[in-house]
Amino acid sequence: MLRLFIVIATLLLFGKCETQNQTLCPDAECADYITQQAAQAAYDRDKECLRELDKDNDGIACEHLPASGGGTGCPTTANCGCSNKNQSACASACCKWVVGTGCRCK
Ligand SMILES: [Ca+2]
Repeated sequence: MLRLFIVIATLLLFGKCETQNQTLCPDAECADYITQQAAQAAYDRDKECLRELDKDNDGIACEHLPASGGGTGCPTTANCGCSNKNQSACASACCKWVVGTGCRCK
């Protein structure tokens, strides 16, 4: 009888933990945020739960979202996220191809 109680208690305990983990990690995606900064702030608070906001794992959440305060919406990294892109990949709202230099911020 004691064994049965232990088995049931263990199942209830693990079942409860699983439910709590699902509750603690919200199902968030970039579309849930208006600006890159809002997404970044949320991501910085809980990178483990919100890893969906940084699919390329560069530490910048939702690069494509606009910046707050009427900014360009481009990543705030040194080269606007344009580094190491070839000419065809460079054409975007944030980057421009400069002959002899490569992909740079607009
Ligand atoms: Ca990223």
